[in-house]
Amino acid sequence: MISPAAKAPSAERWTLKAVRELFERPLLDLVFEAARVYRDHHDERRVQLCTLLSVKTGACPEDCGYCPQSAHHDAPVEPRKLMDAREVLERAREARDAGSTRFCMGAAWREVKDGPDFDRVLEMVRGVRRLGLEACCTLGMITEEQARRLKEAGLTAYNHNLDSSEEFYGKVISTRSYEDRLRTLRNVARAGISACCGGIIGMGESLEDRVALLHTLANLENPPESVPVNALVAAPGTPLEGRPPVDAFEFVRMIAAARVLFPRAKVRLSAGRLSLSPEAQALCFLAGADSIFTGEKLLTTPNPSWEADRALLKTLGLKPLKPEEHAPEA
Ligand code: SAM
Ligand code: DTB
Ligand code: SF4
Repeated sequence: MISPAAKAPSAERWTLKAVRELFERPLLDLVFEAARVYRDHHDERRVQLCTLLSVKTGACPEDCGYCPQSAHHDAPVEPRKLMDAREVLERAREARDAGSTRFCMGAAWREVKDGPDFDRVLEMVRGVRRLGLEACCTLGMITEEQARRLKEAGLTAYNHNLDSSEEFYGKVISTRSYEDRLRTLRNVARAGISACCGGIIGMGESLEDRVALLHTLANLENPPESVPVNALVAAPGTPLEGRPPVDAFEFVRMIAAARVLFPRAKVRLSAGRLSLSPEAQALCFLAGADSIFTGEKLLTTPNPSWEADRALLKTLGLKPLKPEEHAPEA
């Protein structure tokens, strides 16, 4: 029997043509529209600070061309087994004390296997929630049952990116398919967990690939409540090493289009901020980005320092979102 979530959406929320027209608008018109949409739905002075932690690092069997953690590439990443829950929770407490309200745990797994490691991740999720933080995980493919167990442990959101268009996906990753990604997103939706799902720009994809990614995201049965927009970090040793940094205005365009398509979501200005000037980041906030990852490391690659981010927010008159200002949970 096909469950309701497995059926094709009955009506397209956004046609490809409409997404393309939005995406192709003159940049400042698009930014203006995104800023309007943003201000209609959010307090535009608040930015959610999130902290990432790689709880299991490197030696990943997948061959994602952008990722320094793949065992197929020769990136200088020291593999590390799953961390102790206690150590993870210490890091979560530090993140909370520094002003983060969301703690995201990433594991370089192709998929989750039931057993002691998954039990330990569930313990981490429970502990992060006890600290009063939102808990997000990104662990690769999961089944519906695993999603349910994460939900029971209190998981706020599951991160699973579509990364690019279906067509371009196959040029960057060969060990899994777009359909694999969509299946996990369906499992997450069926378990009632909100999805954090976005993509990466700057991998050599065309503008049409970006339009197609946004179109797919906007028409998911359960559209994401959190949309991370990453600029490729062209990490040494990966096949995408040496790719030129993404043009800042193209990045702003992607943020603005995501904001118009997802008025209520968190649009996260994610990886790649070190290659964006403070002025470019300011344009991203104006265009509706309302979250950043803070702390000197993302999962394995560098990120701006706490001091630099504090100074940037102060200059722009932005304030970190406080725990009590979070939207109530469904
Ligand atoms: N292994 C899990 C998976 O791929 O679903 C979770 C961890 S993976 C590192 C999480 C996300 O990080 C990827 O989906 C990708 O969007 C992003 N990412 C990885 N390497 C990146 C890079 N070099 N630049 C920008 N984003 C990157
Ligand atoms: C997402 O979209 N970006 C974050 C988070 N989700 C897990 C990860 C970025 C990783 C950048 C590469 C690295 O640091 O290894
Ligand atoms: Fe593994 Fe995730 Fe990196 Fe792909 S993106 S190589 S699945 S850690």
